[in-house]
Amino acid sequence: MVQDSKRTRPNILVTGTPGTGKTTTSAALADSTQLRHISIGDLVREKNLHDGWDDELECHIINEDLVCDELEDVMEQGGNIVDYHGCDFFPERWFDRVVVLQTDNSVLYDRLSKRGYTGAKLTNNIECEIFQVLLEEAKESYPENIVVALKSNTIEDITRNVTTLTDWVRSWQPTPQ
Ligand code: DAT
Repeated sequence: MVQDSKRTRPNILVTGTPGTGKTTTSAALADSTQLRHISIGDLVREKNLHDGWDDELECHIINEDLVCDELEDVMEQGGNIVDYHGCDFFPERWFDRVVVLQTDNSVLYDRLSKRGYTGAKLTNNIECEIFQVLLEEAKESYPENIVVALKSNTIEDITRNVTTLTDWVRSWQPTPQ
């Protein structure tokens, strides 16, 4: 068991390809559970936890060590929802639940196009979803029994996912030492 004994509230990682609804789901879940929503993308921008800008992918080159150092104390306390389109560089012991959001390709294509994604950025992300890259990464990085894949095609999916996860948070108990 890799759970940290000091936590009185769980830590949840919400991951998935960009556009699958991580931000929307995490914000709604934070609202209903009073857990703290930490968007890694926002954190990286606000605190400059990056090594510059990737021109081809049009995003910051995240400095994973700086991000982990920045979050260590808050993760140790527990009660966090971390939202990021990657999951293999966080310490395994941080999370009690790893949620992988999944969206059908045609739906995701429309969402990302609407967001202004084109060219390599658009096709890379669609391929990422087709090949279930984040689900594989999550399964390789965390115990299989804490990883859940949830569909995120519609608003109803979001509502159902938030309800399911809220129930899980309410019934979560720290492992007795
Ligand atoms: P992410 O944080 O994974 O990049 P987001 O929460 O910013 O995704 O959502 C991207 C856009 O798609 C945003 O306009 C909200 C919409 N969206 C996300 N999930 C959805 C869902 N399950 N049903 C309908 N719209 C959704």
